[in-house]
Amino acid sequence: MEHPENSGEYKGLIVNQGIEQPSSVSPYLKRKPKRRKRSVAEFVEGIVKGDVTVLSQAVTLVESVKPEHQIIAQEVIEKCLPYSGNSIRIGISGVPGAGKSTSIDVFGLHVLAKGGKLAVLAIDPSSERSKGSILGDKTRMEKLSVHPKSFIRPSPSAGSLGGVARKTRETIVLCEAAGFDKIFVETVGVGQSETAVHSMVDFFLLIQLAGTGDELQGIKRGIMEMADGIVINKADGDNLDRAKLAASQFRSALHLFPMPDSGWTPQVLTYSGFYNIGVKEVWDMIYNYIDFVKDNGYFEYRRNEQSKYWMYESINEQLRDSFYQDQRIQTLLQEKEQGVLRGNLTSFAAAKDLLDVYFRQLRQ
Ligand SMILES: Nc1nc2c(ncn2[C@@H]2O[C@H](COP(=O)(O)OP(=O)(O)OP(=O)(O)O)[C@@H](O)[C@H]2O)c(=O)[nH]1
Ligand SMILES: [Mg+2]
Repeated sequence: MEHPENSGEYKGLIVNQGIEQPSSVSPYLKRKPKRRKRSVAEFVEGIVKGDVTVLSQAVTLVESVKPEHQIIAQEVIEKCLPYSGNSIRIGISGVPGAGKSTSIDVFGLHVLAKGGKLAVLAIDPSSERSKGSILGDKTRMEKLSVHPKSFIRPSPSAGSLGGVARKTRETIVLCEAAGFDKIFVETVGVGQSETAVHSMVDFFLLIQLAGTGDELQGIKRGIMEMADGIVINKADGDNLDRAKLAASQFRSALHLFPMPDSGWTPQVLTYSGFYNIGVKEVWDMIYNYIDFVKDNGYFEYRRNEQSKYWMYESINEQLRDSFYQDQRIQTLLQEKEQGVLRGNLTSFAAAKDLLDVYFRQLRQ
């Protein structure tokens, strides 16, 4: 076809008819055939064999919000359950910049030197941040990310903290069934996500930094109380003395806490993830703890408590979702909220009215 601009009719100052645009996809690129959907049995077989591609696909189903994916995911998890549980699960928490990614890289290599396989998972409820940290982690977990015995999976991004945490817990089951005998669960130490991680690990490691002022400022008592071990990172160069000082401050603060149920006194150590100083000592402490609680029965007890906790969490989550997704409730919520704001209705009466509507509907 002749180009329209060469025609005598063409005038530069008026809108002329354009030419047909070529497809933005190269015709030479053959479309990839759609992958055949795996059955539940195929997923389970692949996972139990330790096939990481199948494992990744199963984790994607766990993370999916589509109901049809969730149905398959739940069946796969259930069938994997008998193969799970044979691992040590370590929670690693610290404020942004504490050195979690750098440390996980050296910690990972340290534990893998003894053999076995390591899965690194994360709980990060703010999806925006996790997008950034995937990039950061690729460079900061330089050695681990290419290690043949490691599986690194960033946090499921969408949803509430409870939802994200549940998916991570389910992913632990799949990883264990695939033969991963060490699981790290990373979280940013800025709030409630620690509680979620604490509820799914055997050992909770809190990474701290030596600051300038009072070291203990800004750390919630609850988070310190959850820690089975506190480690002060970046104990290198000029920072060494300050790190040691911070460690002694943490030690004396911990003395004021009651003895944890595990019977284990949380320890405080200094190390440098970047320069690989003191990493062995951190891991000796963790292995000592595991031996200690396996001996006194607390290991088993804590896992049972966690299973119970997750059962109730699941109930709460599903009840809440069912309530808020209910059509009638959605229309009534605004109205009741206005009533409360205007002072026509107490908060309790509004809640009761809404719950009555919801439960009456269920009975119909
Ligand atoms: N001097 C020193 N610097 C370190 C050490 N560990 C980490 N860093 C530096 O601290 C910065 C933050 O480290 P990351 O490992 O990315 O920290 P993070 O906790 O994963 O941070 P977020 O992913 O943002 O939450 C980087 O510039 C690291 O190079 C250490 O042991 N010593
Ligand atoms: Mg990081």
